[in-house]
Amino acid sequence: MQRRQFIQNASLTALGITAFGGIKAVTRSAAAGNALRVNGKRIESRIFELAKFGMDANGHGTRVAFTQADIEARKWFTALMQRAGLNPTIDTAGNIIGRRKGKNNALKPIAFGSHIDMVPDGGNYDGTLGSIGALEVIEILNEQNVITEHPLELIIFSNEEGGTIGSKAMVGDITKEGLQQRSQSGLTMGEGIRAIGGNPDDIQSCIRKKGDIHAWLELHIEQGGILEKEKIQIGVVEGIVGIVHWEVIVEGFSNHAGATQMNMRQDALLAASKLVIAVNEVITSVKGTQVGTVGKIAVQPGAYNVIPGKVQMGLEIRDLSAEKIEMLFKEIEKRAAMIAKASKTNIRFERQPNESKPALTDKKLQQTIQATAKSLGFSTKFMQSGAGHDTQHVGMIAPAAMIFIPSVGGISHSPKEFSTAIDMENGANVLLQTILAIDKG
Ligand code: HGY
Ligand code: MN
Ligand code: MN
Repeated sequence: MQRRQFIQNASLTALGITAFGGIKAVTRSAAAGNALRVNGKRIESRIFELAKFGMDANGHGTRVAFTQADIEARKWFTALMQRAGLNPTIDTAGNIIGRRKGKNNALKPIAFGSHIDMVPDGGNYDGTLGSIGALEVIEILNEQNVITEHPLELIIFSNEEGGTIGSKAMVGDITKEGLQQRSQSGLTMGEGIRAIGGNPDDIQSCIRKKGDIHAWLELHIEQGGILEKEKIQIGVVEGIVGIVHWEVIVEGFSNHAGATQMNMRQDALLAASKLVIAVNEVITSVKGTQVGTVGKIAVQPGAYNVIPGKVQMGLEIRDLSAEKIEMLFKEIEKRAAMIAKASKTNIRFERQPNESKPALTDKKLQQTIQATAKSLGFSTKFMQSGAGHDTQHVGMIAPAAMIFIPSVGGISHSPKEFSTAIDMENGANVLLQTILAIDKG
């Protein structure tokens, strides 16, 4: 059956099969808007198209923010936005912004979108689902000649994976020091922003104030395994964790690995290894859903026959409570002091500028998402996000909320990241219908 015919038949009920064999019941209501549905095939094919940018020969994605692959992917996406009539522009933080007029352009815009940059060796759905899903909403409104009351904005935030830089800048949270921080691409944040068409010297002019956006929505994969395990189709995000990063520098003394007795050593890697274990012990020593990770490590000089003199590691702590993050970090500092003393090394922590505060999402929007998902026949669950998102910054200036779909196997930030076409379609339909509900609200 032609999709267009499928959409126009207002009383049709269609059954599809979701990721875990659940039934996707889609009942049409009379009002034209409520009958609108996204084109799942177009979403899926665009996800695969976007995945090609930065894909290496072994199928590993390297579309890290500010790299050539990111620049090319942004060009591709911007062209699609242009074709959809959004007249995309790039703000001084490098965010891509498309606008669609409403019936009443005195109203503030309903904004939605996500990011298209990825972590090194990441997956194809994190950020891209929310970006392509947002574009799909515009495509359907265009195809069905629906004009919303509010103007609409599609926003693709820059460098989400390197510290939600674009959304932080939009709410005035990027400092000069933050622009100097080195990004995963090797460029500083400021250099990277310039490389993608922004202007770090004028970063202030991208700032939006409270009230500039009527509501913000982000569709995203869960990146965990709860929805799949509990066979739930749509997650309604209640809160997003805060994230703090530290560079940890462990200094010992390089020396001959053969001629230096074991009790004469100041082995930086041995001390660092004990600290990694201590981090895990501290984080797991208190009840709750906090997480702590040492995700990167560099050893100097790095030779079989030299006792490591210096180690640099990356420490990350996340939790819904900023106070808890501080408490856990203090405990880790105490353990580090004991390890340094015992190993005759020196351990210091350098807190990184681009941290994210924890954020609760807007209660009314949560209810609208849940009601919309239920009206589409989907099961729902209120939950927190262990991943950070642009939404937690936009939420400082506007009512903001997130829609989750299941991640197969709960895997993310990995080439094994996967969400099914039907779950992506379900999520995009909830995004579409929630936007229409907010617009009427
Ligand atoms: O790291 C995160 O939580 C997010 O995927 N940027
Ligand atoms: Mn993301
Ligand atoms: Mn991510």
